[in-house]
Amino acid sequence: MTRSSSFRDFETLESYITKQQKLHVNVRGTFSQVLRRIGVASKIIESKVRKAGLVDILGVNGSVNVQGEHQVKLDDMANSIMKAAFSVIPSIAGMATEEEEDFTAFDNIEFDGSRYLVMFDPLDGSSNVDANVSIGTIFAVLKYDKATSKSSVTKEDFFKPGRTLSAAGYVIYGSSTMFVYTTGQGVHGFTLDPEIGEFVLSHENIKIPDQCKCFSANETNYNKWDQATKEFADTIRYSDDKRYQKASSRYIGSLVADFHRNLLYGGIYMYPTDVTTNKPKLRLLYECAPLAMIAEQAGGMASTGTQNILDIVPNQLHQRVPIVIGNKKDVEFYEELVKKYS
Ligand code: P6P
Repeated sequence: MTRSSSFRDFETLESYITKQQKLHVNVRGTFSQVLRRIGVASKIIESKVRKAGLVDILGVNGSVNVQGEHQVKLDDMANSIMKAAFSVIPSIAGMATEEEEDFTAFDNIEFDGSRYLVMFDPLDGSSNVDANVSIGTIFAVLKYDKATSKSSVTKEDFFKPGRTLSAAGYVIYGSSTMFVYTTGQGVHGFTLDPEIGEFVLSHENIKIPDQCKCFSANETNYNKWDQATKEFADTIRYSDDKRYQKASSRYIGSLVADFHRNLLYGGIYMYPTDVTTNKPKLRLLYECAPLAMIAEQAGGMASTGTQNILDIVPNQLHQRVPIVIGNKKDVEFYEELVKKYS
């Protein structure tokens, strides 16, 4: 009996995760369970984001997160939702979030299956939420290989390079809500159908188009960039190189939204180091590394200029790194410029 086309059209995140799980022998679904929990948490966050303008959860709640940034109430709520989603499944050994200084360990849980660490930015770009700009959740899933489930999680267990991640993804709360993830088998996008409350497969096997259509950077920082970065930006913006003739500046100050658009259209997002303070801005564990895995799986690349983001071995939970991410050809061009000036 063949399934009706409508049935086939409803390939949901749930069924897709299950199908992908079947591609691996001897798996017991603990990893799939982690992805499902992220899917559930993102639907709850989505429901709060959609109502943000109505239920007075906008505006700063006064507290400040570890980044020294005012925590918007929605940030706080999204963080609690993500933590609650993970705290109920034994396959999660620990988690680290942008919103908290230290990690959380779920120790002494009897569990003989595979266990994982989750790192996430619960609501990136939330400073835009009052203006109804698209924002997003970013997550990374790392296998926790401690010999026994009784071992206690240490900070060092999180310090693994992005290339070892089991999964990475983001949820973008925009004109529609999309869940985009990879487990190393390509990048797949699911759009939330509010009528059925399910993420439905809408973008299977996303590949970044080989064209630098968008240039995303906070160009008011131009004088704080080094020579290589200035030449990179000037080439994209002003050169008559045919590759950049159709490039347009597109920057809305929300990493997930800028990255997602560039993933679908082709382009470069960059947040280089401020040479006046020698400080990069974006965080490695739960922003740059997961998006770098997505970019690479989609045929793109992410670099600091001297090192592929996925090869960096973290040494702090909230470590910040410079990043240029998007089309491989353009990221490699940037790396050549960095070499030229080093
Ligand atoms: P700036 C948001 O705070 C964020 O982390 C990213 O989402 C965004 O791309 C960047 O910072 C914006 O930073 O300095 O341009 O406002």
